[in-house]
Amino acid sequence: MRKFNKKISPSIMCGDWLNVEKMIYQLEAARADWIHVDIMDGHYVPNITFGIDMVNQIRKMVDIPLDVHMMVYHPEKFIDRFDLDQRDIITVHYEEIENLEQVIAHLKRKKVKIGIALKPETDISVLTPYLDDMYMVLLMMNKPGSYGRPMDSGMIDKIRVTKATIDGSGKRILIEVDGSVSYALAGEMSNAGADIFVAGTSSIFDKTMDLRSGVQKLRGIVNHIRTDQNPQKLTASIDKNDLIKYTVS
Ligand code: S6P
Ligand code: MG
Repeated sequence: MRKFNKKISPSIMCGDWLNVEKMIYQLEAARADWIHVDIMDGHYVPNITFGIDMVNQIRKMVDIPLDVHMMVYHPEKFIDRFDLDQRDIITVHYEEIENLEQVIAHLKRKKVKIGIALKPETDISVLTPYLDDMYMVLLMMNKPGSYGRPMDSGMIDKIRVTKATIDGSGKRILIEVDGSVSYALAGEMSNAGADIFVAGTSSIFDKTMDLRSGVQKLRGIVNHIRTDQNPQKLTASIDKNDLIKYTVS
């Protein structure tokens, strides 16, 4: 028996926007670990995606943790309007936030898990003052704002440096990779130290298979288990921390 420790977080902006409800239930049936929701304001990045009410509706539908990636200016304006709780993660970008300490304090009061995202060009060392409060670092593998872009050069090394920095600090902070997490690159990202894999058009939403098979395939790759060959042997159980654990026999 082997444990599946690494998590898959499908990015719903890469799916069928006209059938979001159906997609969410499909992802639940596919045993997605988290659901990644990209919030874009048309200013911080040129695109506009989902709003707060959409996130709150999804929260009512399923028990899966919501992995909310804020690509907006002044994220603090929106935090209190989310009906989220301690199982959920709100990730804000380091860049362009005027007072990150205040935003972190606000997220703590909200009692959600705290993520900080970095663009590809931002050095990991900027996180040092915030490590005590962080649950997760989100590393963008390419420019934020869209999907289907290639990975920027140097990103695998950045994951390695991030992993070494976190391990050296003695903290337990998860590393999420977002952008270009393809079946071809995910194993290398996993080996470099990534824990959470945002699944987009490069993998489960590439329309080559159904979402359940895509999630299983990606999960197998990042855990180095070929579950795509034995999907019927995948079983789920709830551990003492109320987290879903997957095992293959
Ligand atoms: C875009 C956003 C992402 C994308 C995802 C796309 O900046 O933060 O979450 O949805 O990265 O993935 P892919 O596989 O299409 O590159
Ligand atoms: Mg994202």
